[in-house]
Amino acid sequence: MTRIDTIVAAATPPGRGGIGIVRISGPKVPELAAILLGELPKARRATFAPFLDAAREPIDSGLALFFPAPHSYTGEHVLELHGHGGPLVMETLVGRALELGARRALPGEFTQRAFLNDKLDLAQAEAVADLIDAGSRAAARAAMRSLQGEFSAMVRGLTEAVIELRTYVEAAIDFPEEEIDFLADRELAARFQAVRAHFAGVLQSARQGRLLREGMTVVIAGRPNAGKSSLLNRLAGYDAAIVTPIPGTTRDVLRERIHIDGMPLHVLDTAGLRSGGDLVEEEGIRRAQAEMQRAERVLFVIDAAADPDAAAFREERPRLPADVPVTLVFNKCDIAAELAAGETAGEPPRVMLSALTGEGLPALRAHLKACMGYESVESGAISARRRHLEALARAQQYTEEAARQLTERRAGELVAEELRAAQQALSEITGEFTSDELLGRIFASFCIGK
Ligand SMILES: Nc1nc2c(ncn2[C@@H]2O[C@H](COP(=O)(O)OP(=O)(O)OP(=O)(O)O)[C@@H](O)[C@H]2O)c(=O)[nH]1
Ligand SMILES: [Mg+2]
Repeated sequence: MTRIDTIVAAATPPGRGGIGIVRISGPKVPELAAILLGELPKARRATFAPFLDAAREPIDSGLALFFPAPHSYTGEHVLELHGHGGPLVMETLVGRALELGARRALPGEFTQRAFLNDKLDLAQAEAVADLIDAGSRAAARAAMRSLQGEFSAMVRGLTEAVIELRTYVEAAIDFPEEEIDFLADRELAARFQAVRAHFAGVLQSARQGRLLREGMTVVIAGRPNAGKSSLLNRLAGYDAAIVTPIPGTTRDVLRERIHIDGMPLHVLDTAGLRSGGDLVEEEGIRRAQAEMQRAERVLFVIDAAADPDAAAFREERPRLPADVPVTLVFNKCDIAAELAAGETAGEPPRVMLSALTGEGLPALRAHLKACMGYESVESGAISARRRHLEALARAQQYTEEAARQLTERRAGELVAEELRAAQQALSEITGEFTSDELLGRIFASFCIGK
């Protein structure tokens, strides 16, 4: 496949609608438009015209819009035909464009061309898909910010900081007689520290952005009978899990995908944590622990009536993953004396509720929304993907390695080499340095016509 093909696809979803749009992009557009419309419309001017078939009979009539290269979405000549939105009309128009030498566009190919023609960088191109797929206002707004280049600018800022650091180190290498002193310089250590902080900031935004897009994974854990499955059922809105008064009811991991105000959330119910169970239960607990390792948050459920001081949490804490944040859920507040439903801040934050009556559930939902960064959307959340986080994490590791080479070995060449690798990892995010295979994978996940 070459870039000089002319491609065509319906840009509006299949089905019936008031208007349907067919989009054509590529070098053949002017010639094709002249035949299909009788004449080439004026640039960027909505022109009412018949859309003609091979016998010069109108297939449909509507608005034609011609965007000459490079001032178009793809950066190529683009023609949009706004016809009546029926599946037959759309398919006939696409068929006509195929007759005239276009070929069907692959998923995401219009946006891929926009990327290849420097209309968008890769993070922005991904934001286009994120905006289309957004399930909440918050996610849409975050995608829009990324589309406008805010995330790219953050990554570029970070890349520049890394480059500056590298240049500084390379300058030292050029003067071997002073290199050692230079590398021991406090100034250099301070610069490393600044880059570290910069990484932390961007990673924090990207993590939040990924949660908005892909949803947060929350594992419900706690002692048997604390009410974990009851809580899952409450959140899911139906009886997803078996609930009984017998401790050790749940053994397998149960997964539910829910939405809170449009924000996706993956909730996992797990076997109660205790020792002395049978083989099946032990396996269930092992799985519970494995899921907690992968989670973005653990909801540790306490039976507030039986264990008002949350002793269970203190006992289990050493076995919980150290880097996954926890929320303590005091359940059964309907039968626990002097416990009012609601949230209290602190470390870990606490939510009092009753999975039985539903009291306190709004507080838990609000809390989970806040954890996903719902509130920070106003203050500038961006949308990000797992791919971005991985690249950021890799770049961060290289930078840490560079810092280690500096302090432990004072090896300027190695420091510079690690920083170069960090810079390269960062450039994968915006797509300055990306394999064709990765590009193929990214755009293949788009819808056709975008
Ligand atoms: N009063 C009261 N009872 C509750 C509440 N939540 C759960 N229960 C009861 O507690 C018992 C255990 O509930 P489950 O949801 O099965 O508890 P679990 O933590 O999933 O238990 P395991 O699967 O055995 O680990 C059941 O009899 C529930 O009806 C609550 O908020 N208030
Ligand atoms: Mg259960």
